Formats: sequence, structure tokens, C-alpha cells
Amino acid sequence: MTTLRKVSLIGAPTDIGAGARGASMGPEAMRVAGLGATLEDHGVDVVDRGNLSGPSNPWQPPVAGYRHLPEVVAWNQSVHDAVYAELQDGRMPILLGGDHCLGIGSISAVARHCRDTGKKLRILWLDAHADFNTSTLTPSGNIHGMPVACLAGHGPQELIEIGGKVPAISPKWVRQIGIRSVDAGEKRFVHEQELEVFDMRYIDEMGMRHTMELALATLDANTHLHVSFDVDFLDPDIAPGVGTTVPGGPTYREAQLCMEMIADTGRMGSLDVMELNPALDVRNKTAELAVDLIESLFGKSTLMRK
Ligand code: 6HN
Ligand code: MN
Ligand code: MN
Ligand code: MN
Repeated sequence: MTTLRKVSLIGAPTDIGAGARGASMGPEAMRVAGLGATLEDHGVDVVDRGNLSGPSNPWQPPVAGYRHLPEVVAWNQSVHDAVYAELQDGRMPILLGGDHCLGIGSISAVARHCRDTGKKLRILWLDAHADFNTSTLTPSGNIHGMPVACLAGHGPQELIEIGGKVPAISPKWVRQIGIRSVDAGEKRFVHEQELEVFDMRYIDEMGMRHTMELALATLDANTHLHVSFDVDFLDPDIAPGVGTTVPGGPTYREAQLCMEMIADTGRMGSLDVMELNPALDVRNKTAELAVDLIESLFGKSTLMRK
């Protein structure tokens, strides 16, 4: 089984859920780094749907624990609709963020598609952060720190019901990889909800290979694999172009192995590439690295493999 070879790029140029401005420029930076042509070189049928539009960033403080909630809802609604339309069309959506709050729209659409088609869903959340805050736990009010909790049903009604069903997902479907920054209250909630987290300590001790073997275990022919790739997953030495860097992330080779092992499953059905912030990047190198890693998700490897 090989990964679906029909891909649609969807740009979501906003930093509405983030704590730093600039992720709104992420989609264009990935295009400039050659994402479309690179995938075409691997025989992928690529259609670039261009960018979604939505409210501009008013840059206001949080209200009742949420920053920019109405704008976050509007952006996620259009992301949901765009991602769902591609899945219905039999194409693989690649969401180009944009900040990670948009994972709510993307993954609620994927979950809805899985309900329509009777598929099981597995979500790989590659991130330095657990993104499992709520309005009472959050230290920032930034909704990019909350998408996993929202998808699991813990969040404001207008946001958690975007995909039609609440909760959109079960925490049991999620595997988090690369985690190394979790807020105090968030940590308790991660344990309470029994999220399966392979943190950096785990990767240090067990290695990326064993980590990915476990994270990808029990996938079957009826599983839709969604990859939500927050670029701050990567070590900031190689990926400075993100708003919330945390030292001690995966190296270049660890990240490549992670992507290669996902590619080997042939099960990836949708992808988010989030939090790339060109305002903080150095000569677009983080965007180029993201493209390189996406290439591995589509089967680039050092030597031909059977
Ligand atoms: N991301 N845990 C912090 C917060 O403000 O809730 C950081 C969240 C970062 C979110 O990078 O997608
Ligand atoms: Mn499908
Ligand atoms: Mn994130
Ligand atoms: Mn993150």
C-alpha cells in the first residue's frame, strides 16, 4: 500500500491562535521552498488550491481565557470545509499553516470523513507541546495551545462542534511525539485523559525507531492516518523559524526517520504542516527543511527501497 498520490495544498495564512505574529506567512514560505514541484518529482498529482481567507488578527488580549475566539472559529470553519471537500473528492489535503489552532478544523473534518467512510482514525501529533490546554489551564489564552483538548471535546461550544460531532475524536486515537514543554495544569489533564505521549525523554532512552514502531502499531488496512506536524517539533538549531522554540528536539536524522517510518506504513491520508514562522526564520531554511521532511513523508529515502 502506498500513500495516496493525489494531493491538494490548502494555505491558511493566519496567526490568529498564536502568541507571536508571522505564522500567517507560512504557506507562501513553503511554496517558495518548492513544496509543489518537490512532490510532483515524486510522482504525486499536486493541486494548489491557494489560500483560504478569514478575519485579520486584531492582536487583542484574551477574553475569558481565549484570545481571538470569534476569529479562531471563523478560520477553523473554513479550514474544516476545505479539508472535508478534498477528502470527499478522494484527495489528500495538506494544510499549510498558519498556527496550530487550525488543527481543530482540519482534524474535525478528517474525523467526519472517517465516520462517513467507516474508517478508524489514528492521529500522530508531532510537536514540542501537548496543545492540551483549556481556558482555565492556559497560561496564555492562545488557542494554538488548545487544539487537542478542543478535539477531545474540552473547549468552547462553537469551536468543538465544527465537525458536527462532539467530541470529534477520542484521546485514545492520538499519539504525541517529541513533547518537551507542557504547562503545569495541562500536564495533570494529559494524565487524567490518558493521552499517549512519547516525550523527548522517551525518545532519548528508547530511540526514534522504537518510538515510531509503538506509535504506528496496530494500524490496519482500514485506518486513516493523520499527521499533524508542528514545525516546533524539530530542534531549534535546525528549525529556528517558529514562534515557540523549545530546545532539545529531534535532530535532522531523527526527524527524517520519523517521517520515513510514517511513509512506510502507506496509510497517511491527511497532513497539517503548522507554525512555520518566516518572520523568525533565517533565509527560509526552516521552510526548506519542512519541505525536505514532507518529501520523506511521500517516500523520499536515501536508497531505493522495496
Ligand atoms: N503550539 N503551552 C503554551 C500555551 O500557551 O498554551 C504554548 C503552546 C504552543 C502551541 O506551538 O502549537
Ligand atoms: Mn478517504
Ligand atoms: Mn502545536
Ligand atoms: Mn508546538
